[in-house]
Amino acid sequence: MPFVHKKNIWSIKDNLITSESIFEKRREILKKIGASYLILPGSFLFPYSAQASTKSLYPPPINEFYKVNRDLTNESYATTYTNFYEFGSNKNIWRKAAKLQTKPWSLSIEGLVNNPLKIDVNDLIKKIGGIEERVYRFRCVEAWSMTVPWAGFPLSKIISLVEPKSDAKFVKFETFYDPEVAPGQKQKWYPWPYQEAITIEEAKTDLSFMATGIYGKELPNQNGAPLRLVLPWKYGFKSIKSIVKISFVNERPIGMWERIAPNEYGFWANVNPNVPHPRWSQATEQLLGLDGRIPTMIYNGYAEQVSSLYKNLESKLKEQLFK
Ligand SMILES: Nc1nc2c(c(=O)[nH]1)N[C@H]1C(S)=C(S)[C@@H](COP(=O)(O)O)O[C@H]1N2
Ligand SMILES: [Mo]
Repeated sequence: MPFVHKKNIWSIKDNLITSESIFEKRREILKKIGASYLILPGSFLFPYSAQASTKSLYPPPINEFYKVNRDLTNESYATTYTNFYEFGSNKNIWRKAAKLQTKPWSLSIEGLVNNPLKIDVNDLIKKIGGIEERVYRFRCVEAWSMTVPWAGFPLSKIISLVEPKSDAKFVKFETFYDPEVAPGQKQKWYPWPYQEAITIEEAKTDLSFMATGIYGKELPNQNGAPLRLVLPWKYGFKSIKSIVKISFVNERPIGMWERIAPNEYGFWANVNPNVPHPRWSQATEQLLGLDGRIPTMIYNGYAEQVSSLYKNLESKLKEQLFK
């Protein structure tokens, strides 16, 4: 993001790598006992009755439709080189985030909906019917990337639950605000709380995911526990963490980074290798744990699923869809 260069992957030492094969083995075992079934882009959820307590939600069944043809990023990279400005802008924030109390966690879903809801995240998971695992590419606007197995449920499940009214055009998300717990929020020049928004059409796309876990476990705080958004075709800053409020609104909200630096960060933020950031190229990316760079793909490799959302939109709106 504008101020700091996070995830200094070039300095990650090889000895940080822990055995990813343990994860792979567990996955193999799960497959053998038939814990993964069904290959569908749409909803695929484990019956909640089989997931009685929150603990037994993990590891969740795998949605085989969402696979990525490259190795998973090592878990220790994905969970320690994190961006979470509420806790500061250095690489030790993953330790500081431990202070965040995520149980219980009340989420408010409100605004232009028929059924507003104030609910604990675990009760929401229960209501929705459970969670699943999906492997997604993830691309930060700073040009580093990773490949991670998220656990959670499609955002569309929340939409069906609350039934937006016809004048609801955007879905807005807000992170908690608690400067006593999150020292970064004492820096008053940031427009806290962190907020982000997408269109209702984007929110309905099956790719839009609410994550509750990562690598077959509950989300560590630093990755946005207990509930965060994951939009793999957009730059990472859209994937807001530790959400306390979701509102359905009529007017387009302004995200935190868009408010700070509108010339560099916009509303759409779709990944595009051909549209450089004002200060650097977006043509390639540094995949965490890999030597050298790889080419960045349009919509981060998800064009087939999302490009129809943006047909003719650029000329119609006369604005950039890729920043
Ligand atoms: N609340 C909140 N959400 C956030 C951020 C943040 O600072 N605060 N950083 C964003 C950015 S810039 C990125 S790249 C991703 C990083 O997710 P990760 O740390 O799980 O890799 O989270 C996004 N969501
Ligand atoms: Mo980012």
